[in-house]
Amino acid sequence: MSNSFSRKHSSSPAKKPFLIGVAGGTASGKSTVCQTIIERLGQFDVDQQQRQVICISQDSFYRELTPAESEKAKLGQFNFDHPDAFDYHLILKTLKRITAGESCEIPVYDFKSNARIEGKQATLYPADVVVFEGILVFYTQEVRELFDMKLFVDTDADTRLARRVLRDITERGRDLNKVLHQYTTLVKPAFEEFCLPTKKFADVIIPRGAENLVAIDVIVLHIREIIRIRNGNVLHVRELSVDNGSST
Ligand code: UZR
Ligand code: MG
Repeated sequence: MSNSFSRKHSSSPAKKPFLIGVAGGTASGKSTVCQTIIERLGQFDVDQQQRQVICISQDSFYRELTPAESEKAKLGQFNFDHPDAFDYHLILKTLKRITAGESCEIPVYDFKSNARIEGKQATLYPADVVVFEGILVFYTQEVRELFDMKLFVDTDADTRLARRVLRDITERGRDLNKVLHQYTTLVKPAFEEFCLPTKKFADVIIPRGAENLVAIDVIVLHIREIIRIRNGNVLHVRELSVDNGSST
């Protein structure tokens, strides 16, 4: 499909981007929902610096662990699902720079070593729409209030556990016993205590996650409208419903 959104940053003044928060339990499909949104906006193949819609993950903001915590993490005993596992100072600092329309650098996290990759940073360029996804992005009021739109990906716990087991074993090099033990002792209780109660802050709840293309398309239409209005190219509603950005 044609990419109707490409533009040159150099000629555009810094605008406050539209900030979307995407929360949901582990392996609920948050990242996939975000990727699908970007794909259906025709932004997937666009060069990083030219993208008008970008996605960042709360995973990039896991804080540095002390040597003792790092040892616990290796044994699967550190609670990465607790709010204390994240660097909220860096999250706020980054989101504030993003909302000011500035470029910034964020850490790159490695799930295998449970740590930031030393000397490696990812650059975020200004964009019209910024999606920030993660299990606890609605946990603190300060961060929550920065979002213009809040989505919660609501997927059944057994579906999430099945996906989580596969992902931890194939992508994160873990063994089954440890994955299940960590899930029942840390991941599930923390989901119930810290993540699930934040569902009430969502503007839109997406049942079944990434497979819910109807919900995703409704959201995509809304984002397309925002981008076009911001670019001074207001489309009639009837035209928007025809041009739904589907790439297939
Ligand atoms: P998503 N996580 C790890 O497994 N290792 C780390 O080093 C850091 C985080 C897990 C974390 C959480 N829990 O459930 C999940 N543990 O990443 C969040 N244990 O990522 O939302 O993509 O599932
Ligand atoms: Mg994820």
